[in-house]
Amino acid sequence: MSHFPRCCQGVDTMATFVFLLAVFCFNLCVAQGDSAGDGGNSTSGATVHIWRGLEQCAHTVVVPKTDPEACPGGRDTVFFLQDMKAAVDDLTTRLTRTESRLETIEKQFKKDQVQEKDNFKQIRRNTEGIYSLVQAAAQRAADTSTTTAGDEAVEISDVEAYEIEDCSFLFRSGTTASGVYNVRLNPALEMEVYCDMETSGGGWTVIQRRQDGSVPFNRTWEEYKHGFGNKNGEYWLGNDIIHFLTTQKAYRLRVDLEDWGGQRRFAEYNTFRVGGPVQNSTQNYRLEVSGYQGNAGDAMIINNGMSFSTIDRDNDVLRGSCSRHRGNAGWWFRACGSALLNGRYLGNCGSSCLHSQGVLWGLMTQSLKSVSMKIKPQ
Ligand SMILES: [Ca+2]
Repeated sequence: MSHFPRCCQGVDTMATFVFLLAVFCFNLCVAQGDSAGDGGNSTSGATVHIWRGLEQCAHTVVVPKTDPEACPGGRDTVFFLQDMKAAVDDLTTRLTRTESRLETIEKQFKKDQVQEKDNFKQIRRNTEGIYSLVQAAAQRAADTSTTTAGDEAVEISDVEAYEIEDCSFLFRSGTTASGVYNVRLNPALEMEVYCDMETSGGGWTVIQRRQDGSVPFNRTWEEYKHGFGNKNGEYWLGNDIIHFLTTQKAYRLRVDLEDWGGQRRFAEYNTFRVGGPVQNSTQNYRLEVSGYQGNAGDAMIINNGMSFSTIDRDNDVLRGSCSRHRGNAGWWFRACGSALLNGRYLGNCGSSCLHSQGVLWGLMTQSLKSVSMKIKPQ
């Protein structure tokens, strides 16, 4: 087996040595031929002479105790060639070691490649595991959605067996006068709300009311989230509470409307549900409404499926902001629709009302005098 690198395979130490020797002897013998007077004119004679000198020198160097004088050039030449042979041997040894180290490195590299593949597979398995955990946590969070009232956090999953003591509960318990009551929505959440105990069978929990323009409704996302206003007058109950209620029970919605001419109309929806606040902004407080009946027209169905929007959170489908076009109101805008109970309270402006502004509902085109949104379990 050769000790040379692959590029030199097929050439062994002796061959290299002989080659070097041949070069040396060629020069030496040519010089001798010149001095012998034959002029070196015979090519075949010179070649024979060279090969003979070559054989003698190789024999002298390789075989111990051979008379160095047998090599053309004598003892000095033999010593020189021996040094060259030693140098070639040393070079061969070094190349062999280098080749051995390269083989070791190559083996280690292949081993590292295998380990790298194993590491990559493990990282991918870990990533998939983490992703599964995140998905499971998100699902649990959705199943046990939380809502807040002020600084108070409410775990919905903790109150599954608790009956919500809303206005409907109070009504069934014998409270029949409309007004502001403390309702216990769960053991940890008690709040004031206006109860409509007279309209359409009573027991309605009012979630929105406009009647005199005393409370501005051009509010931010956070204000609509937590609610604002005065329970004895105008207010928005709060998206978190509305979401909490309508996901605990199946609720229906009633909208009562009155214009400045004293005309009263209503719209009822058999299903009313508001989704929760989630990271995906297109799903924030998503409106689910269906099953219209009434005499005011189904102006709200166009908003079905829309997320809530405010002046600082645009979830509508309009290129611009419906909230900005409609007095900075918060609502389940699509683009932008004809139902807007949270618009600007313009008063009795009649035909001078600003176009598409005010407290609006479908065909009742002028800004309304009073409106209210109220919910009751189905
Ligand atoms: Ca938009």
